[in-house]
Amino acid sequence: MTTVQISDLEAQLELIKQEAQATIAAATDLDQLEQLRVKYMGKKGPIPQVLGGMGKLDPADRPKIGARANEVKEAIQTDLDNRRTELQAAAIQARLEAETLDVTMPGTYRPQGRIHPLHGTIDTVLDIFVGMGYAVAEGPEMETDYYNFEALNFLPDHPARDMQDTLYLPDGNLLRTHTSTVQVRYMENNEPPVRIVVPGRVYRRDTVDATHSAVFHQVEILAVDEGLTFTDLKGTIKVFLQQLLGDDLEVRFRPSFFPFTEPSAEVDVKWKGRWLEILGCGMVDPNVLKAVGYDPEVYTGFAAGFGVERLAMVMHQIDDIRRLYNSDLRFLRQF
Ligand code: 2NL
Repeated sequence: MTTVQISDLEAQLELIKQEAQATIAAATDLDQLEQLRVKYMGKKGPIPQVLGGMGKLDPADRPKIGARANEVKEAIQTDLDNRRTELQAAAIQARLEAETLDVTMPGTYRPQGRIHPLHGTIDTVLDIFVGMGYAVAEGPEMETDYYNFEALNFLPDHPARDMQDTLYLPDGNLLRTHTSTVQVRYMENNEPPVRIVVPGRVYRRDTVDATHSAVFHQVEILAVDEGLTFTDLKGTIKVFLQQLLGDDLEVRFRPSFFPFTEPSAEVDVKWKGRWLEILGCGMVDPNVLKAVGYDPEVYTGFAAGFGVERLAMVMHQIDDIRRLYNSDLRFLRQF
């Protein structure tokens, strides 16, 4: 009752093997190859199907066809493995070629920002005073006559209060002419000891030229405590200027006048062989201490102030204040 010849099954297996080997050789990527593996090696593939016909075979031939089927499977598996290795190598090669880095190619230009010389100067000054234990304080640029003048011991007819010098607003307020306003506000709200450094923008009614600007920057310091003397002021200023401009800097104090300090002094430094006026300072006038509710019999204080533009111009040898405002990158890139 044998209906199938062994040679028929052998021929079918041979056909499967040839077709599998041809399609595996033609596979162009790993996904295709995986589909072929599932197709030829899977349980529902053509080889189990051929073996399903073994029942109709002479029992003596069955081991032979089983062995032949295994040979075919192994041959297909070997082809699959070899082709996988080839395709993986090709994929790596393609990636290497696609991702080649040409180190001689020009880079992407990334413009780099810089600290503006004015703000670099302010930062440096603040760092020095913070290092001496001072706190940074700030306040409003629009102010009242009281905080800008009256509390600071300016007499009612002081020339700085003139419309010619100060920018008044229509409502009677004004744009602060110094950052001392912030110190007054700070003292109103804090008890001594006080040690603050106050940076900020200030305003004067000035015509702009190489050394004047209607808007400029100031840094002031204020210390109030029991027993502070002019010696403390001199030491503080000297240490500050030496940290800023160099340890061997020569510093000179000259008598001066400000409404809010008594005595007052102007401080010069020897810079490239010449004496340069760099800041003003003095012992806080008792009237200023009284105005903020401090007892001048108990507390004394010292204060100092300087213009940041002037200092930056000296430090960087800048000849015209307007260079600090007109944002010319050819200029700013030098810092
Ligand atoms: C200068 C001089 C100075 C002060 C500022 C000050 C502040 C208070 C009390 C007393 Cl609240 N004094 N500040 C003192 C002396 C000089 O600035 O030439 N600035 C551009």
